[in-house]
Amino acid sequence: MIRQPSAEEGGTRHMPHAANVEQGGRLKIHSLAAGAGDDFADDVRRGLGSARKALAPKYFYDELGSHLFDAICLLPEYYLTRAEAEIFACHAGEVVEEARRGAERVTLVELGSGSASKTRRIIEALLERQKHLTYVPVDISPAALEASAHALLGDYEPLRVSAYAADYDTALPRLSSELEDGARALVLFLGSNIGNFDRAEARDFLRRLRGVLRAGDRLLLGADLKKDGAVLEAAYDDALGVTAAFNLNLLARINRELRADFNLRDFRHLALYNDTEGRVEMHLESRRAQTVRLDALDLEVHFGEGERVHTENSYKYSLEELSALAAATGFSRARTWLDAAERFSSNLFVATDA
Ligand code: AVJ
Repeated sequence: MIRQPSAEEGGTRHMPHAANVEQGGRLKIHSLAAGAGDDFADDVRRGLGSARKALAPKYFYDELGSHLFDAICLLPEYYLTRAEAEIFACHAGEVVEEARRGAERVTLVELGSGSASKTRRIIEALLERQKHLTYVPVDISPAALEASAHALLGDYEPLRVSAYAADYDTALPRLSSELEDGARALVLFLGSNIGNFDRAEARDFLRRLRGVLRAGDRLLLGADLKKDGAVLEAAYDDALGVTAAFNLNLLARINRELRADFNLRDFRHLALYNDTEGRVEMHLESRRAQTVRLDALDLEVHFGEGERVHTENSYKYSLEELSALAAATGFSRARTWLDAAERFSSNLFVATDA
């Protein structure tokens, strides 16, 4: 088995076009270094150096962070994953029928595939209707990507996996090479992953995705719905403290990879629903005035008492907003499925002509 070094092992950069082929030729892993230079170090320097301190949520997902996220998905308060799984359990056949309408064969792409557990329903529904399937998962975590690819290949003989360990911006331009004539693309963007983009970024991202797709290609977009703020805040501040650990792991990652001396006990996890923006915000709040040293950056950062580092936005949508988002980005919202409690939406977007 070819192992990708995890980021903790020194942030090994890979050649942009390096690809490992294994598992009887059914698995290809492309490790794409994001742009030039060390993004994590540069982004941390910039994020903690600005007047309003902030860190990008994509950095949650080192190996430990990916496991903590999987644990979040099992929490009673975090309804999103279960609601989407319920939709697939009830409607995967219908989703796939709509996705395949008028096409002989589908290529399945997934952005932010993680452990890909919900994807299994879609893969199974596709394999009931076509002999072979190419699955193209994209994920920022090489460890999660490799584990899920091996598990899927072990369970589904007719599957071929072409995986990209990369952030979305790096992977997007590479996707067109995966789309063959005669196979329609079904792109999965599940679990409210789109929620990390603000409204303008979401439009920009879907336009760029539309740019690599062809008319008739499909996007299955999982979007969390606007609802009572107390329900949302509980989902992002669970009683067990798993989400707090997930958030604080960002500081632990900075300690590990950038030789910093954050004392995690000196920071508090906060999750707040911002009603005006329609988003849950996560912050890390300094419990006291303190100075932290980041040796690898030769940097000292001061935190005032109560000062916050903004670590994530999770935007929530209405069905009207989802229609407008589709129309603004070269898609139309052809079908939407909800869970029984109407907390979460799975939206089939169809790429419209030019
Ligand atoms: C993976 C971005 C969809 O925003 O709900 C879970 C991440 N953050 N709990 C979300 C997350 C805190 C999650 N997404």
